[in-house]
Amino acid sequence: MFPEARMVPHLHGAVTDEASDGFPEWWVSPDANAPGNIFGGPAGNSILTTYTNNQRAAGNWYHDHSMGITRLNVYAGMAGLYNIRDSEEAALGLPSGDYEIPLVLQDRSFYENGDLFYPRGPGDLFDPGGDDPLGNIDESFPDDESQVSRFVADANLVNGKVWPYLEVEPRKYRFRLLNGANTRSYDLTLEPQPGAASTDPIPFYQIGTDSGLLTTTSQRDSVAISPADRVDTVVDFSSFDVGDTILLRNNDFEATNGTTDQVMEIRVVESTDPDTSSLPTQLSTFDRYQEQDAVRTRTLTLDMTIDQYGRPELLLDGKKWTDPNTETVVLGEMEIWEFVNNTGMSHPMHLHMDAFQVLDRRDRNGNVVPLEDYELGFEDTVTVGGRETVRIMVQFNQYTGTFVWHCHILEHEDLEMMRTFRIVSPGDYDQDGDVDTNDYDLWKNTFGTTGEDLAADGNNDGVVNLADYTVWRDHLTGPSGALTSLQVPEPTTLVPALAGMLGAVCWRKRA
Ligand SMILES: [Cu+2]
Repeated sequence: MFPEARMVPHLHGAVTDEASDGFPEWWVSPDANAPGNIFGGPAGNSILTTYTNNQRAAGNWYHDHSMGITRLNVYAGMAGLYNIRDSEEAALGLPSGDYEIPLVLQDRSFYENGDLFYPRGPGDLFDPGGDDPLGNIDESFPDDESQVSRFVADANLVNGKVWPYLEVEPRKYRFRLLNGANTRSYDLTLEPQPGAASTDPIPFYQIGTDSGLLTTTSQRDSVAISPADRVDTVVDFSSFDVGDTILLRNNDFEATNGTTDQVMEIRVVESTDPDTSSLPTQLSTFDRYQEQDAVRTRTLTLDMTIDQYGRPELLLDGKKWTDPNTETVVLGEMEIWEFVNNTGMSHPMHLHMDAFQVLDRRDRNGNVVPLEDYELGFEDTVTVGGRETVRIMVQFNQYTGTFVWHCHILEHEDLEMMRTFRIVSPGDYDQDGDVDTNDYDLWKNTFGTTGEDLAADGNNDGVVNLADYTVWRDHLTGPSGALTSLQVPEPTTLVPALAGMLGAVCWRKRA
């Protein structure tokens, strides 16, 4: 069905055209005789993608997204950073250059010879490298590699190095944190070690989220970060002396004392230059989305069941990847997506394309959990805690096509916790991906033709003709005019079909 070796790049956080977004079945393979991908391959061994960077400055990242083996390809190293910058960020005078440091957190396990260890099956979770990787599952299970539903490894890596140290000068730094781990979450603190000039925990000043700057800086004593989350921070080491050490510690409940509770050691060294950087309180300006602006709410459940071999199976809205698409969104319309977590574990839910805002969060008893200041920015991934319900608001503004939403625990994503969604043009009345005469016919039949001569006169010149169609078409193609599949009807079929701008406005508001 799929070639054994396959990959497709996804730029996480980017707003791209459909062909550049890393759709999981749009793989490429080094095998020239590999079976074709869903777009009519074989695709050969290369793919060309385009990133316009027409979006807010943010710390995005790229990683493999191929069907069924994302967890293996990312674990093997297919992930990297992709920062977008803009003048708003530059004007803030934040620590930069040598003083802006990305910290990519991942966990890995190793064999004694240094090879990466990844569980061959559930038995490997209890007896790593043992004789029975398929232990604990039904005997009827096919005798090949079996997927685990989660995996936390036994060593921490920062930027690809195991338990590294970082030398800092006694001044401000910008630490751009990314959780690039498969399953593991981190809950980070900065703890001065014995003998340091200050013994108080060091605060993180959070300035940004997944999708760019916050409006105001938020001081935090600890930073919890789920898979795929980014937390943009400034940390001030100016009260420390040369020779002091500080531990970046992981306090998450899955951290193991003496190993994975340690992330990185920070060593204070001599200054080279005076610190002229700033840590402003006011950062960015944007409006919070308003609930009343949403045209619909999609209630989507996060579910766990047991498959035929007795293994956990994660589902979205009770459906599998291969079930038909059920989420079709109209370009430019504001929606609420309500994630209802029916499982006892957290799931970092990720939507491709435009960033969203978190609207609210309710605990397992339905009580509102107030949002913290640092949750009021733009995100592309939101952690939905066990039994929680989280509502987000999203508006897709640039491209039409088929994209994906999924849990970003990579073992869950590969185990059915991924679904498609489609973005269609407001002019695509039958939602088949094209704006064509079928849409005009449906539209005409819906809104009727009475009085159409006046209503269809889009440019108000007293005559209904092709110029009116152009006005109408441009009105429907979205803010960026990104609709690529528009088929211009012949004028002879066009004019009878026109029902005018008034109808177009009604059309856009359909439920
Ligand atoms: Cu999950």
